Formats: sequence, C-alpha cells, structure tokens
Amino acid sequence: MSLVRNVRKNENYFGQVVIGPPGSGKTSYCGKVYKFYKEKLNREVEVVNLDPANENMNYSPKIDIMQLVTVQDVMHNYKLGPNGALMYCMEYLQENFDWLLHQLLQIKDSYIIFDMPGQVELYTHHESIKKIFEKLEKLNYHLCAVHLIDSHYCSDPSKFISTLLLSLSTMMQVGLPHVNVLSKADLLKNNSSKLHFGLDFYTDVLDLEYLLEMLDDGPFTKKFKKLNAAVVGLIQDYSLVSFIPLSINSEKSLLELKNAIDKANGYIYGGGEERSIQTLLSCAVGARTESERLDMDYL
Ligand SMILES: Nc1nc2c(ncn2[C@@H]2O[C@H](COP(=O)(O)OP(=O)(O)OP(=O)(O)O)[C@@H](O)[C@H]2O)c(=O)[nH]1
Ligand SMILES: [Mg+2]
Repeated sequence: MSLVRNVRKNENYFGQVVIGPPGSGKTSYCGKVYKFYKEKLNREVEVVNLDPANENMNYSPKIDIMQLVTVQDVMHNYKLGPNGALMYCMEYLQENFDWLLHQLLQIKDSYIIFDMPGQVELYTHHESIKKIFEKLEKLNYHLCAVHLIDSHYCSDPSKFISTLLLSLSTMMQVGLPHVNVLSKADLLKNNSSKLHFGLDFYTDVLDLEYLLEMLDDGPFTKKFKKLNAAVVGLIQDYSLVSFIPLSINSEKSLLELKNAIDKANGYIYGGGEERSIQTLLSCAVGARTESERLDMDYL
C-alpha cells in the first residue's frame, strides 16, 4: 500500500499492452517497436516482459517476470502442465503486484511496452491480467491493448469469423482502449490471390454476410453456417471490431499503428515530445492514402 502512495496523482504514465494468441508476433513486434520508438521517434521507452515462459526475446527487458516466477519452475514444483502453470504465474504476479509497481516506478519517465503471454484464456475469461491492468489504470497508467491476430486467418472465412469473436470478447474482458491488428500482413500481400476479398474487407469488418456466402452449404454444415451467421450478427451489432494491418519490417506500417495507439490511450494529447510539429508531420506521413489502402504497397 505504501508503494501506491509513491505514485503522484498529477503524473500520467503511458504504454501499450501487446496481447494476442500464441505465435501471433507479439515478441517480435515488441523488439521492433522498441527500436523504432527509441531511434526514429526519440521516445523514452522500455519493454517489460510479462510472459513467464519467454525464451527468445529480441530486446533486453527492463523488467522481467521471469526474475519473479517462471512457468518451468511452477511446472516442476507443483507438478502442473504448461497451461496450468502459466495461469498460476499470472495469479502469482497479481498477488505480487508491488514487485511490478516498485520496478515500474524506477522507469516512470519511460513509455512502457508490455510483452504478454499468448494463452487466449488469459484475455477471454481469466481475471488476473484484467485485475493487474485495472490497478495500473487507477495509478494513472494510460494503457492501450494492442491485440495481434495472425493475418493468415483471413484466407479461411470461418477462421476469420472466429478471430472476430475472439477480438470482440477480448475487448470486452480486458476493458482497456483497444487496437486490433492483423499481424504478418506482408505475408498476406504475398498471398493475396488466396484471399476472397481485398485487404480493406478484412480490416474494415463491414458487410460480413459476404463471408457467410463463402462457407459450405451442404447438409452436414448447415448448423455450423447458422452458428457463423449468429456470430456475424453479434459482431455487427457491437460494431467495435476493425483491424490495422502490420508488417514489422515496414516503418510506415509501424508508424500508422503508433498513431492509432497514441490516439487510443491519449498519449498524443497528454504526452511529451509527441506534440511537436515534427510529430504532427510524422503522423501525416503515416496516414494511408486511398490507393495505399487498396494495393497494400506500404506493407
Ligand atoms: N513475415 C512476418 N513474420 C513475422 C512478423 N511478425 C512476427 N513474425 C514471425 O512470427 C513468428 C512468431 O513470432 P513471435 O514474436 O515469437 O510471436 P509471439 O506472439 O510472441 O509468440 P508467443 O510468445 O509464443 O505467443 C516468428 O517466426 C516471427 O519471425 C511479420 O510482421 N511478418
Ligand atoms: Mg512471445
């Protein structure tokens, strides 16, 4: 409780929480975006690893949950499988919130990028991560959830509908300002002949009925189609899900995503160096033209 008092009421802290299913590109994005913000935008930035089984980090985390607890140790000590152990680790972090806060206070002038684990249930119904970020929000941490979905799901209509449902339920559960991202969009561009529609169909998430027409119509799949139709109806009723395409090797793509994230968590209005003319110009450069939206050349 004493640590919480160290957080000044009039200070604001900013950051992003990088979430998404296993292998969607979270750790790769964190490493790239750290360099991009630091070297190209001169932003004070640090990465915090909150994945207790993160083997291959392409950055040096300023704070690392693996110094507190690891999936490997929990599996060994409590005879749990990898998923149960991961849940335990996140509950342990929730219990030891002060451990995290103490270190965050050491880097309070930096913008924070949180690299998160990939287990989907952590974001759809498990409570620990939600509770940790609720606590940080109360302490003036303005965070944006950046939800990465592998864009290869666009090539299969029923899988894409599932990802829409996942994105919507994650938005509802996590409860932070939210930017959904189609990751590895460079691969999408290279395989565009395999897509039923243009990129903007998948990013804008409008007219989803067209996807239903692509599903099988046989007697065995009738119920599955009905289920997909109900999901599509739900997605359209909420009208919350849309995506920004991302290729981590394209600076223009990183810049466009940065602009969306900064708007979502208020960094662009309340932050530091980003309010300069230079930044406004870089934001303008980041805006996609209509032709770029259509031909994906910027990816
Ligand atoms: N082509 C391409 N590959 C990418 C991109 N981003 C990530 N990848 C690849 O995707 C694979 C998975 O990336 P990771 O960063 O480990 O994914 P992750 O979400 O952190 O995975 P977990 O932590 O296991 O959930 C790696 O082989 C990356 O090189 C991208 O923009 N384009
Ligand atoms: Mg990772």
